[in-house]
Amino acid sequence: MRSETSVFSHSVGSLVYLAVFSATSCGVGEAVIEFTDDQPDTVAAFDAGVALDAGVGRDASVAFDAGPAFDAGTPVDAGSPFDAGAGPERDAGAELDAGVVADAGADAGNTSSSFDAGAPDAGPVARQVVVCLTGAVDQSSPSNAGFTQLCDQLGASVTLVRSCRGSACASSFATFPATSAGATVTDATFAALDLNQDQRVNAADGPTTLTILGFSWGGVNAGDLAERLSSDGRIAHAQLRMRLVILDAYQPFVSGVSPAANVDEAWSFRHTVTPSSDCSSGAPLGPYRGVRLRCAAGRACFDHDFSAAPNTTFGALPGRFVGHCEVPQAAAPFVTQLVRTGSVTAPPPLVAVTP
Ligand SMILES: [Ca+2]
Repeated sequence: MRSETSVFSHSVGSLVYLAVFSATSCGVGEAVIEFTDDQPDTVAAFDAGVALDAGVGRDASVAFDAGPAFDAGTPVDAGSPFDAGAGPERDAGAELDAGVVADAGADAGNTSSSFDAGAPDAGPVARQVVVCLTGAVDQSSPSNAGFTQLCDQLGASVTLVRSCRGSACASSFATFPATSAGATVTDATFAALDLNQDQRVNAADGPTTLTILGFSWGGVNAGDLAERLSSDGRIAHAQLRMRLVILDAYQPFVSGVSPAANVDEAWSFRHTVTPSSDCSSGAPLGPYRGVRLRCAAGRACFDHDFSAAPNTTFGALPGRFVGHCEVPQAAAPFVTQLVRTGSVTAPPPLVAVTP
């Protein structure tokens, strides 16, 4: 029997992970956590610092060469119209009034991702608000490093809803092990939208685009946050464009994410084929692969698959090497471009979206 002391001192956060999986599969109150000598791999797998560590079982120099990946595409420039100092009154001009056209990347085999978002050609430019929901276990987990970097970068140029405890703030919210977004992130997001603090989100707050961005565990909960805001009677959705972006969204026993009724556009960037060195291969119920978007015909839903372009390089990474932990890094240029312009250029191929 492995010493409980060593297990607990080594993997407290991971034990929570195991508990929630057990609770989900067995029913709350019936979860049993037991480590024995014939389960050494299980113990190791639940140590988030091991199981989802980019440095384990892969060529870290390739997989996490984050520089080129985050330099690719169109990074948000502090001097751009998205200057962090600019409020809703800023004049972003035509750059932000781009409509929403997903540019099908010919080299990635993407042929059908254009749509008319109905964005006006004139009038005030929407304020950009972004809220990030990180994966399990929390912001300190190595597996979330790429996502944290993406949200940090976005926070330099848009209104980012931050997760704060006292004066310490993070660029993303940790919702694990809950299977819903919860009140904290919902309330913080509403507060960011309610510019004049009258407990309503409407014309008085100005046109706004909210991007709800989630990775892995947080990707599924991002869908829940969209649901909560979609049905919030205090929000006039005519003035609020809601964009849901999920990055390899995953929770056990969840087969897809269905964007709520008031989600105007939904995007997914994920992988469907597990690389041999995937960070989640040894994790419970792993390897993790992002669940699909579930959308009725006619909705603006775009489900992009890095695995479908195995030889196309995304940042520094060929599609075939994009595993669960690499999705945020590989998707970062597209997410950044999406927030900045409302469109993406040469994204990974589309997966057909069905209900
Ligand atoms: Ca208001």
